[in-house]
Amino acid sequence: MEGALTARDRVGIQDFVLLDETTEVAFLSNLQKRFSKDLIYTYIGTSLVSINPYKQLDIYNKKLMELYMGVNFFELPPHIYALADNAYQTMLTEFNNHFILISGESGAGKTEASKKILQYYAVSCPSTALLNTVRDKMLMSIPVLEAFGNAKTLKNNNSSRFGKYMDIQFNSQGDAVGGHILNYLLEKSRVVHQNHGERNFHIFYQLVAGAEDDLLHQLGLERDCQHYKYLTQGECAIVSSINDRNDWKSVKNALLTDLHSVQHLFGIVASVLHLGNIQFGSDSKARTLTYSLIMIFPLQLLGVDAHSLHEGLTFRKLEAKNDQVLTPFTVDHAIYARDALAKAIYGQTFTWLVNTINESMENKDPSKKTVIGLLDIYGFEVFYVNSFEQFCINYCNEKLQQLFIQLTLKAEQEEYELEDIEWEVVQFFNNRIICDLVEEKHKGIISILDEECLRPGDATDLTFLERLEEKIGNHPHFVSHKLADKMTRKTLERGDFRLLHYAGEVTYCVVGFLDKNNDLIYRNIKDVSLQMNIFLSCEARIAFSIRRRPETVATQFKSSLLKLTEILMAKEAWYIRCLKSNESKHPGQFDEALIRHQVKYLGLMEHLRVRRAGFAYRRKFEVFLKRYKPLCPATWPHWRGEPADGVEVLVQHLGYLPNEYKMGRTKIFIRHPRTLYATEDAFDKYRMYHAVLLFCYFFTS
Ligand code: AD9
Ligand code: MG
Repeated sequence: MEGALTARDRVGIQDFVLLDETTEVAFLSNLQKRFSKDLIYTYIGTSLVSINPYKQLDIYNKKLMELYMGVNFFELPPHIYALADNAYQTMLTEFNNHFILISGESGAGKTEASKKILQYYAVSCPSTALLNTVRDKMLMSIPVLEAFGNAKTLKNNNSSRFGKYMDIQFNSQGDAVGGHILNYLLEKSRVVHQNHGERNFHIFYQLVAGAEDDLLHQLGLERDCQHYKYLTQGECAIVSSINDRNDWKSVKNALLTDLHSVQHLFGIVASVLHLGNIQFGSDSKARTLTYSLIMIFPLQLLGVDAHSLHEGLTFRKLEAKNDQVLTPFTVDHAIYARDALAKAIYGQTFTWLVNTINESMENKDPSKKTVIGLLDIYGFEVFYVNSFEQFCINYCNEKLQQLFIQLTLKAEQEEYELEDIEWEVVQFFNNRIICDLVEEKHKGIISILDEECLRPGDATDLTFLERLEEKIGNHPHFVSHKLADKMTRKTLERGDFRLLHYAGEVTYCVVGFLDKNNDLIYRNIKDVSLQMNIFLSCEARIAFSIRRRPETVATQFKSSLLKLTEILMAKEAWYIRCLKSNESKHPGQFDEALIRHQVKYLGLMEHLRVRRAGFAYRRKFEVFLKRYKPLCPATWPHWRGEPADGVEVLVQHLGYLPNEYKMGRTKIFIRHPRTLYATEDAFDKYRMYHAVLLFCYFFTS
């Protein structure tokens, strides 16, 4: 006993559910104890809490993967492999769909976690030569999508600037037979603008630093990031912890499947850099574009003709009836057109990449399949200046938190009520109110923004702010700059509004909201984009050539999140809650205040209380009885009475203690997984015994 206590004191408890008391102090103390011993994983029941160590730990390797394969969840120390394996085993036995929701703020370790899970499935699933290709494609998609979709921000040197949901598809034998990626709202504005201390997408730096001399020459590039306007605004092109040359090699290797497309792809990336260096004459009209050598490379690489590009960048084309009128741009307009073209090219290229990866991972096995979905999306972020991008990212995190609440805190408690299980309600903050504030039809911020975007005439970012103040000025989670002094005593600039998010308050600067939400590009720039050959999918081509106004960016994003929620709600959920240990990315540093804040807003204490007071497993009486009835002579081979009575007889026979389970109206609730595991073990022994009997019977007859 004393030994056990010492171990508990030394390394903490591996499941928060087993803590003596459910206070925040006890929670943090356990977390810190474990963190100081490099134990970064702790359970809350079957959910995993992970804390970023900011150092490489020797806990991810093939040997450990093999150790965790097929082992009951609580038999080994907490690990991300255990969660991945448990989801996989449950999928196989119950033949249903699952998803793993990885959440936490920017830099907390979500992308690293999703990579570990993918690597685990790549090693643990049975494989054949055909399946190896699917598996390899999945693994290879990681460096490629990171190169094109991640960037250094002030929060994270490898920050995901797009959302990713990946379905891994399995056949009934548990082989990974396919994969599919859905991507969400890439932060395209980064292509043309980076804040101080941040970089553009990794691929640009990798190309400039790593490409062979020949390739650079063909692309007309210099081996120096300082040469390119799109790479130098953040003044940190070189980052000590990032090795662009090495990363270039992995990305190139991962891409080297179809050489022609790869050459073209690098051409597109290079052309964006060339575009960024195009300057326009300093007189009031942009006609005097510096039409020099700089233009030659974008023309060649993009495969567009000189006239269209020149016209697209310096004139506005208006179409009236059957006539076209060309009006010269001002310099500002020309810069806008150039940047819009660069963003459009990059955005389309990213979509093309995701589509190409999807084609290569397509499920070739027509038999019935089940899936495990992995969700890795940009985490909640607060910068000194927050714009439209942070608004979308933080809204997305509100939606994920809402999903978590719906599926755990709310649904769980409602189920106990429905099943007449005695229950003391656990209170929690429901962020539904903030989701509504952002997304509600007609009244929400997105609707108000869309209205301003569509309003002809004098709509500006500031009139949008005025509309917000008129329509939602009194909302408890909205603070207008007029009210800021009175309410929070923290002043807001004239162009700012503040939202009180579930994870903390964020001040948004409205500058650019209308433009970014419209994401309009001039007609003739669209025409230039259409000339680019392989990178436009058929649908994109149609969408691009349609003259009617497309949906705004925020509305598209809202719809895609709604669809995502529907996809996820139809599956069984597993949670990884990632915590950031400190802001300065220091190995082993435990910043208690920062961590306490995350524990609070992620609702971990509420999650723990619901879990602790509740039941880890529940099964419909019929399902439970059907599986385990061979373990009891009274229920085998048939139970003639009510299923509930059969279950009662069965668990009595198995020796369940009264406090280990409860009978609901339609389900049996089992308090601790250990009880179910013991039953599963008995079931395994029974099956083994019968297999041996059957074998002997055939062998002797
Ligand atoms: V963001 O919302 O995309 O900005 P993430 O994805 O939550 O963010 P990420 O996984 O990229 O964060 O982790 C940030 C950095 O923390 C990584 O680049 C690693 O340097 C570090 N990290 C995260 N998890 C681990 C880990 N399990 N072991 C070691 C880690 N280092
Ligand atoms: Mg990430």
